[in-house]
Amino acid sequence: MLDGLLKGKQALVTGVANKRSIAWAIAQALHRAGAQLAFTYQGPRLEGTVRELAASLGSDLVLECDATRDDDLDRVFQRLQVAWDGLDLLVHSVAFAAREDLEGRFTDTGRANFLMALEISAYSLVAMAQRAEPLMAARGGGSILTMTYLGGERVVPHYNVMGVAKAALESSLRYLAFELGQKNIRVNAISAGPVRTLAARSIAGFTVMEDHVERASPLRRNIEAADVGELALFLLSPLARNITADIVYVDSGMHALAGFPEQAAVAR
Ligand code: NAD
Ligand code: 0WE
Repeated sequence: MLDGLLKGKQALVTGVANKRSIAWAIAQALHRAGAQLAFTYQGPRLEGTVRELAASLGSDLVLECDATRDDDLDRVFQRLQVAWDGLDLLVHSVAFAAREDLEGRFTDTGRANFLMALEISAYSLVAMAQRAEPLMAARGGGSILTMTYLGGERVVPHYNVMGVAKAALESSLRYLAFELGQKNIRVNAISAGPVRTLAARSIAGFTVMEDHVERASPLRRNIEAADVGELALFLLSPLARNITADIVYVDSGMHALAGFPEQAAVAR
């Protein structure tokens, strides 16, 4: 049924680090729907992996882009303008905070680490959207998608400065959606439950969180990256043509819970 949903559409996917990345699950879903893909990778260390993954989906448009570097960002969107003469879809799936800040107390966050987390995890969406705007406008519109987490709205222990960065990301998306809407460019986010990716795997207590989702969530199970891929396909496609400035959850219903002790109880 979804075959050909994105036929003829051209998409830039950022944030692939390896085959477990949420961005990779999104890329696969877009490819299956017929989209043509380009990729960015963070630095030389990831180039080989991302080129190989891209090639498996028939893509050789693979560009380096450190989200903190304006010259990288400029070059990526210039290259897309030359290669494609425009852009339809943009996937923003980039985040970073210093590891020590995801382990200690939020109260102890230093200035430089705070600014770095917000620059990479929130400002990068604005930096990409402003460069995508003219390319998408040339197509009569477009769709931008970013990735967020419940810890941006409510306190999740240890998410700390990443929670503050996600709050900034979510607010940014609404302001972008307001302004870019007049060019028929939509901007949305997916708020995903815990997925065991490279960024997540190394987090202390991640297993405890997965166990909690399994016992306490309405659906009593964890989500998979492929679940995010399928929601991304919907939000980026014409099926979502009048959805913008929105944040949609794929989290087995965790966001509905208030967090009372009974909600964590086993086998109700
Ligand atoms: P991942 O490690 O596979 O992806 C994170 C990506 O960010 C990597 O590709 C990395 O190269 C990139 N990145 C970091 N710093 C960068 C920089 N300076 N410039 C360019 N790229 C940079 O992990 P993931 O879990 O797939 O994360 C993708 C997105 O999903 C993030 O925004 C994350 O916050 C969000 N998210 C993850 C989960 C989860 O549980 N895994 C849940 C909800 C939301
Ligand atoms: O957004 C994220 C993780 C993003 C992330 C992960 C790392 C680990 C490696 C950002 N920066 C770094 N820096 C590193 O050095 N998630 C939504 C996954 C996640 O991370 C958590 C979570 C969940 C869920 C951290 C604490 C508590 C819960």
